[in-house]
Amino acid sequence: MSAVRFGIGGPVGSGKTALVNALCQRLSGTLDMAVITNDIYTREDADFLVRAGSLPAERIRGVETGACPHSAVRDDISINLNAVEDLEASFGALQVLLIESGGDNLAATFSPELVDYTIYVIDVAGGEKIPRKGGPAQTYSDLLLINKIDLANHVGASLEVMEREAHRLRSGRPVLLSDLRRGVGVDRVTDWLLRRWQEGHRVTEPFTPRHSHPH
Ligand SMILES: Nc1nc2c(ncn2[C@@H]2O[C@H](COP(=O)(O)OP(=O)(O)O)[C@@H](O)[C@H]2O)c(=O)[nH]1
Ligand SMILES: [Mg+2]
Repeated sequence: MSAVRFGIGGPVGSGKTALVNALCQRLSGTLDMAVITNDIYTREDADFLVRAGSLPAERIRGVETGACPHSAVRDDISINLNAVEDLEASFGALQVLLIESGGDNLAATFSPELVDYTIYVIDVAGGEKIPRKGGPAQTYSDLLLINKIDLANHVGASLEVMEREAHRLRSGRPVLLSDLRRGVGVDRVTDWLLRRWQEGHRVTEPFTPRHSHPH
């Protein structure tokens, strides 16, 4: 079986790279992993992950997306698919591939042709109103992670309100909370990812219209 691919999306600064790092630190001893990061003009996230020792450098690819980072994971996904093929050719037994999107807005989603499962990361510092704003990624991602719970008091955000509204928005799809700076909540995300990995590739409905959102 080829690697099960997880897309990690969310606004700039919400903690996507911190999540990628935490997942690699926890799981790379057990699973054969690689990472692709999408950045607008740089490979900053890839460089950060290499410095942090998340994975050996050759397992971390940074792609430069140009001005439309969400397009590179949703519409014109070829640069990402090339990186996927490249990694699969280099590491034949790859089991898990994490693909971090560039910073996006609440409307961004991943193409089902690029990833099997999606995690959407929002953060408390953006204010308690974020789940109320809805949007397809917050609503339909396979996991919604509310990160930076350590900052709730500083910004006057209520975690209870955020969690409740996130659950209301997502009608049963999972919501988890984390403080990735201190590793709080990482176990649950890890468990969730392992369960999805065990289920294997997502089988998409044959008649699901792809590219259904005009750019
Ligand atoms: N206080 C706090 N800071 C965090 C947390 N998670 C990430 N950060 C910090 O937030 C900043 C942005 O994180 P990053 O992972 O680069 O966000 P990305 O743009 O979504 O990839 C970095 O300085 C992180 O160290 C958290 O849970 N709490
Ligand atoms: Mg990042």
